[in-house]
Formats: sequence, C-alpha cells, structure tokens
Amino acid sequence: MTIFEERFKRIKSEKEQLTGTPNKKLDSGDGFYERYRFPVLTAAHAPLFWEYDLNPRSNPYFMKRFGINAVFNAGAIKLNGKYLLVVRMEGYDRKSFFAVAESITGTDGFEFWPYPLEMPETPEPEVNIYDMRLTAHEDGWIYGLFCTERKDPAAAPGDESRAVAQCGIARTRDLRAWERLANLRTPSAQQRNVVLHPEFIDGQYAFYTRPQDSFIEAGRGGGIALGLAPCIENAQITIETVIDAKRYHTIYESKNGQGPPPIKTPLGWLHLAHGVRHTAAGLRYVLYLFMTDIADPAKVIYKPAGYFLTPEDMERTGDVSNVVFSNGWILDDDGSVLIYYGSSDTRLHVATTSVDRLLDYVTHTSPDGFTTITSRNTLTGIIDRNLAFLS
Ligand code: M1P
Repeated sequence: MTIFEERFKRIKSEKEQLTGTPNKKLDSGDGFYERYRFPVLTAAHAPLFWEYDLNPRSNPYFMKRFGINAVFNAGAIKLNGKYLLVVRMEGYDRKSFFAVAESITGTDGFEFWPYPLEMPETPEPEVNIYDMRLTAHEDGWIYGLFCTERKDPAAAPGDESRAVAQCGIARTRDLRAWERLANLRTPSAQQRNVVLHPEFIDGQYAFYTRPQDSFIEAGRGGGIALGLAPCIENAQITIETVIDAKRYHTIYESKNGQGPPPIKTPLGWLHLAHGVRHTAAGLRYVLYLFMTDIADPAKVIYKPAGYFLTPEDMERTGDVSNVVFSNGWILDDDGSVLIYYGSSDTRLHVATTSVDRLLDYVTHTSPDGFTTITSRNTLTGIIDRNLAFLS
C-alpha cells in the first residue's frame, strides 16, 4: 500500500465513524436543559474533499492542503424540516468563513453542504467575517448579520493588531443565494454581536447592538442596546439605547452581547446572551437569559441572577479557553428549543430544552441583588420554604 492509500483509507474511516456516531443526551444536573455527549461539529467533521487533495499524483503523502482549525459559533434555523447551521469555520490561516451544515435530528448527523457559503463583498472589502445571527424577519426575508473586521486605518505604522469591527448584513431565502446590503451604521465606533429583531418595532427594523470603544473593549458603550432603522437596504441607527448594561461584580461586568434573535413567548421576548467577566486566568464567557416586554422590547421584565450555561469538561479548553458563546437557537414545532453553542472558540455543541422550561427558569429564578447579603437572603428564603414544606 502506498502512503497515500494507507492514509486515505485510515482518515476516511475515522471521519465516517465520527460523523456516523449518534449523539447521546446526558442527564441534567440543574434542570435547565440537557447537554449532549459529543459536540455536533468540530474541525474533524470537515469533509475530506475540502482539506485534502484527493489525487495521489499531486498529493503522494496525502497531506492537507487547506486545514480547518475550528468550527464554532453558529447561526441556526429550521427550513423545510431540516436543522441548518451557518457555522463559523476557521482555517489554519486564521481566517473565518461561513459554511452551512444540515441535519435531520438537530442533535447529530450534521453534514456540510459541498461548498462554503459565498458571501458577496461590499465596496470596502473586509479581512475577516464571523458569528452570523439568522433572523427570519416578518418582511419575508431571512437575514444574516455578522461581524465584519478589517485593519484599523488609523493604526500607527507597525501596529498590525488594531482592528475595526462592524456589522455586515445580507439576506437570502434559502441560505444558498445571498444579497449583501450595506453595513449597519450606528453612533458607535465599533460593533459586534448585532442581531436583527424578528418583527418591526414602530414600523422600523430593530437591531440589538453592542456599542464598543475599541476592537476588544466594550468600554463606555458596554451593554446590549436597541436601535431602530427606517430601512434595511442602507440601515442607519441614530439612537442606541442600552437595555441590558454591564455591571460591577456580575457575570457580565466586562462586556455582554445578544446571542441569537429573541424567541417570542406568551410572557415576553426570551433572550439568550453571553456575559464576560475578568478572572485571574483571563476572560470568562458564560450564557445567561433575560426577558423583555412584548409591547416594549426595550424593557427588561425578568433577569435571573448568574449564568444559565457555563463551560464544563472539554468545553473549558480550546483556542480561547473558558468560553461558551451562542448565536443560534431553534424553537421547534413541539415547543422544544435547541441551543447551539461554541466552546472555547474550537467546537460546536447542542443543548435541548423547551420554552416551558425556559419560562419557568426566567420567572422563578431570583434576580441579582448585586451584594452578598441579597444572595444570602435569596438562599435562606429557599431553605425556609423547603424546611417549612418538609416539616
Ligand atoms: O473569543 C471569545 C468571543 O469573542 C468575541 O465576542 P465578544 O465580542 O463578546 O468579546 C467574538 O469574537 C466571539 O466570536 C468569540 O467567541
């Protein structure tokens, strides 16, 4: 057997085993959702015909010619009975691009469409794109909002790390053909984690934004904000109102960001977001939930204290360790909810729950009182009620 034949046979069989292994739901400790034993997508799931030259004459060592480093942070939607993810794929060259993977269960068996997604450019092309949020808008289009990044033109000579992040907008009917619209204009210097609300508010397109002072730091602008734009083709927000601000000594003290578009429920708009805090080991990203008023989506009506989902086990390590990040979830026809989340900027997982469970969680978990004494009082209240009930 040649080197090519041996390596091809082994790697093909490993890949088939990986993609063909059914996922397994795990028992839940906290009752909020169930995690799954395996990630739904990893770099190892990339098709053989993407990474390798399959011709033994031009690739006698069966080497990778375009390596995939990571698959994470996916926008999600259910279309024509299939669970579709627009994932952030990152090559060995550090560039991110989008690719669509589909599954009939939503929890395993994801397969990539043959080609990565072709995203048209604007007249001012970006260097990198990532983290798409998919919104099925009431205007009939499916919108993809994503971060578009380029070198800061104001960077000092020799400074190759200063970047500018903005919100790119594209729309589609089928995730195959995309029409690129102008980037969103806002009053803030930089933007990441921008999400389109699924309905018009006061007849306008509504965007959740995350104003930030620089590429990494939210700075003075920190918080999830809401802004309205009269049109989507050249969308411009003139007023950004922070609806969920960062705050000292919380899980979102450093910065936060809207996750996927909110889910409309009988009690209000249900939001999934990420919160970031400082630790001695660096930044720690966790997920949390909050709810806004149906009639006034700028008004937060429930916000449980603390995190809803935090990195566990293998999720804790990766290219950027101690991170969970979600930009996609799917509300299924039976009321179940599939939450897709990236771990440590390396792989993609799913957790499943239901709208009923999420409503129970947001309405029955106490809000943060922001001090030790209020947290202790919340706990003693639960203990008092339980001891009275048990006696
Ligand atoms: O590396 C962690 C995350 O960092 C960014 O999120 P934020 O803007 O909130 O800091 C994004 O690059 C995200 O993709 C990444 O997972």
